[in-house]
Amino acid sequence: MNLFPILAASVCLLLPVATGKPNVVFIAIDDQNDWVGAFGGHPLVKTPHLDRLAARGTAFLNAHCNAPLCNPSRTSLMLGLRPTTTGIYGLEPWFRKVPEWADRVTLPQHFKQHGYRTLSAGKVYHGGIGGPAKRKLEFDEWGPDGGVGARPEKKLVGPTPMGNNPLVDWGVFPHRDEDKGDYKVADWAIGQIRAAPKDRPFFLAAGFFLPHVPCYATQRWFDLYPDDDSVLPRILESDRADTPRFSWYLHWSLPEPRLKWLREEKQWRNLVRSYLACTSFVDAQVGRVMAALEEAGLAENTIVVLWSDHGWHLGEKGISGKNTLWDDGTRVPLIFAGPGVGKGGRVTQPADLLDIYPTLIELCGLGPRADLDGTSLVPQLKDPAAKRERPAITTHNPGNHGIRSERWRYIRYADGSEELYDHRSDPDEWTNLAGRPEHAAVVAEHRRWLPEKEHPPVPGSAHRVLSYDPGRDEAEWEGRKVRRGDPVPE
Ligand SMILES: [Ca+2]
Ligand SMILES: [Ca+2]
Repeated sequence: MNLFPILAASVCLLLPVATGKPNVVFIAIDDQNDWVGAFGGHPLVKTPHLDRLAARGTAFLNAHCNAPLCNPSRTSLMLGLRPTTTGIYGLEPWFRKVPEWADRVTLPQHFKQHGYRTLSAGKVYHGGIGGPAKRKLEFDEWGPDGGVGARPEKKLVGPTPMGNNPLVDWGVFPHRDEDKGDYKVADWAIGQIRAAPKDRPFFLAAGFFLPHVPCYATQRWFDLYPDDDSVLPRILESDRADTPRFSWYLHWSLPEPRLKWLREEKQWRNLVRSYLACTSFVDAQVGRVMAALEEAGLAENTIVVLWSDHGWHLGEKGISGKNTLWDDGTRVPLIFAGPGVGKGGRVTQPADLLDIYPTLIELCGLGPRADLDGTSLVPQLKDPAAKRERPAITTHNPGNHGIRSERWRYIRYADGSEELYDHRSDPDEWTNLAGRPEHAAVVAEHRRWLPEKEHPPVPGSAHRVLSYDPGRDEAEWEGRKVRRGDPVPE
């Protein structure tokens, strides 16, 4: 008896042939806020390659992370589930350690199940992913880890407050672009594109580390920006006067310096310029990967999606870093390009990063999944004006949510305090309108989108985890009590 046909048939069931399907290039940029030309966040930023990608695709100008922190944001995107569903709110744990999610089919695994080769380099997930053997379960092929690459012998800015974290550093020092982690990630992605087998589609993930701190770049990238105060973002000195005290609890004590320290140490402009220089460097790496796609003749049959895991403050609202529910902390670049995507589309309807999962599987014709929290953006990829009823929803630890509609931002903190901003008249979110009677209906309209059920933090949750006890009116930040009268750490 010849078993071969039966064997062949069962192999086909396990690995359906996906001929004719588009490839996917999935590009993550770490800590990249909206300081990207096409997104209008900074008037001087130079990102010609991202702008070109946006011009040949569709840009979501009102896209937001689902958590303003690496691990919960990336977990949410890759599982297609909100942080309030996953229970992952901190930098720990890796979600595979949570029994509920140990076997959950991620976005790349879903593509693999549909016959795709899956590849990854650089920072796509947050952290070590459980070692080389387990990595193969997440992606077929693994390239370099990327990361910082060339580093100076000691920190360029000297000791920084709240623990002198070795990563909290920035500036220019002599090194080669080729020795940076992101350059190597781009190199590897380019090699994989050139060598890709023609008979099977690929899902290639490339995660760029910059402009995450340390923001090191070579002189040529600094030379793109004037060395004067014209690079600084607009700020309002009294901006925190009308934000609730609880807004400080979300970033109570962190290694990222406050604006006060940056000014006292004359480091504000240097940090801003360093961030801009790193953004332009990463833009160039994306450009190299895009050029390789075109040279290989694959651009027309490859869907490119580019995203960042959350925003980053550079002095706005008195802080640097992430972990906020304002646009500076939540707004991210999000671009789709390739087959099925409108050219030059500009979408001002709200979008969530967890919409990427259902969008990609619809674009590639893999069939819908009923167990995803996101909704497909394909209607907006065809018609940028297509309405979306649901706002973008960002959560930073249980009870703290930002609700972003096309016009408004509403925030509710765990202690019940609120903010409301009208982006039509106040794009910097300077004037908190919550509590004004004339806006009561707007607040009520946004409140109804607050997540009804919240998964408690999973066992092993750590780093940047915040809880609140309403009975005692006490918060706990990274295991330390925060009381109503405690001075805000500087
Ligand atoms: Ca990040
Ligand atoms: Ca304000």
